[in-house]
Amino acid sequence: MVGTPAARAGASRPEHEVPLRAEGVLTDGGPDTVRFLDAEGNRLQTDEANAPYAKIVEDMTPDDAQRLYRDLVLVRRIDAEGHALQRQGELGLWPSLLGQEAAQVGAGRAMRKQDYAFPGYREHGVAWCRDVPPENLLGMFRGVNHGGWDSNSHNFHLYTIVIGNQMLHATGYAMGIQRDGDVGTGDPERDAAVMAFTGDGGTAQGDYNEALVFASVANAPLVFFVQNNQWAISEPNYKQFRIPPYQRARGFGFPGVRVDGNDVLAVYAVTKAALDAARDGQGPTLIEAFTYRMGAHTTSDDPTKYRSAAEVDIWREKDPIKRMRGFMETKGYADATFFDQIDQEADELAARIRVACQQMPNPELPTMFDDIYVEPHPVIEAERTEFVAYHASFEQEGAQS
Ligand SMILES: Cc1ncc(C[n+]2csc(CCOP(=O)(O)OP(=O)(O)O)c2C)c(N)n1
Ligand SMILES: [Mg+2]
Repeated sequence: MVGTPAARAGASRPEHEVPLRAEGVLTDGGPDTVRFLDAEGNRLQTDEANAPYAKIVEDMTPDDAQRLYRDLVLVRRIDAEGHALQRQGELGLWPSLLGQEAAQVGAGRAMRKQDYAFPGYREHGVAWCRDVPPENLLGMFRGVNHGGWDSNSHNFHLYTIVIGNQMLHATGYAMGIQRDGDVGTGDPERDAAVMAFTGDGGTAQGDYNEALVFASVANAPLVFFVQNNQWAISEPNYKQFRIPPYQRARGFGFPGVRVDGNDVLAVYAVTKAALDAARDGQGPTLIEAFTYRMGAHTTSDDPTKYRSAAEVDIWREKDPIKRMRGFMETKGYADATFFDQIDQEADELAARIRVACQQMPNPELPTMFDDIYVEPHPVIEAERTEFVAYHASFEQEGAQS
């Protein structure tokens, strides 16, 4: 019977483990999840899942905690401003990261300057950690700049909308780092690794799976960082995979770890360990940050059409900022003055980027032909000339009528 269709039909099929489910959604990630803080910010006991990372968290100082908290709050504020500006007609679109701040800040802050990140389109928190000015992000979604920033100035690639595509770019880049000999030298200033960000939906793409195969056989210095926010637009997890992403890594030939994506300490520790291993020449790791997209997919989406308010309420209780604040208050790592100052800084940042966005000039139209090739290109130049003449013809028509 083994292997016959009848046996296969009767065989039990794997299901996600189910400690806590809300209307079909697993909400705590199960026992493999690396977590240091509970929803209130209490430090959890050491267990099998978090033990390998405990030392990294114990070595963190109150100053480290304050810096992470500041990042979380400022990143949330940038996001809220992006959303508001879109609603006011200042931006074409905004994909909100609300709820995913800890996943992105924990990952972004674990990186070293020489590491390189390849984002999707929602990684505003990683952009912040790579010192990309938030104004540049807003400018891109306003449609007044082409991409937004110089990737190589920040070691942060341009946003990629084609789902999963950046996993291949990241893998190629990581293989290049290997060929430059910048892996496993033991020099902390030189050894480098790459982070590739995608979502749960991205794991179903061909590009993603091809990248994992290449990264594995090349033993590339790479960390695949999957933000499992439970939804790919309106498609829930169970329509994307039967085995969760962190377990699938093993099948590609490298370790996978599931981390509580709403616990910034856990994300930081897990990512740091994976990046250290990659820089050291130990090859790729896949991190699945188990989190939730609290807002709509983008400002063009209405999630009330496909998911329940009860599910969102469950995740609201796991808020990453509330959790970190609770931890810091319990530990005495910060007082009320600190939290007030951060809120004030967030207000000032929001006002600054709002005004900057509203005042952004439209670009000169011919600049859309800039930066297509490194060197001037005759076809592009001909197209630019034709385009300029075409536009000038409207002005002449206007002058005649
Ligand atoms: C190759 C490709 N197919 C389809 C789309 C349309 N699309 C845009 S976002 C998205 C869902 C992605 O979900 P996920 O990877 O979970 O990321 P999230 O938006 O949840 O952060 C899809 C299908 C696309 N951009 N690219
Ligand atoms: Mg998703």
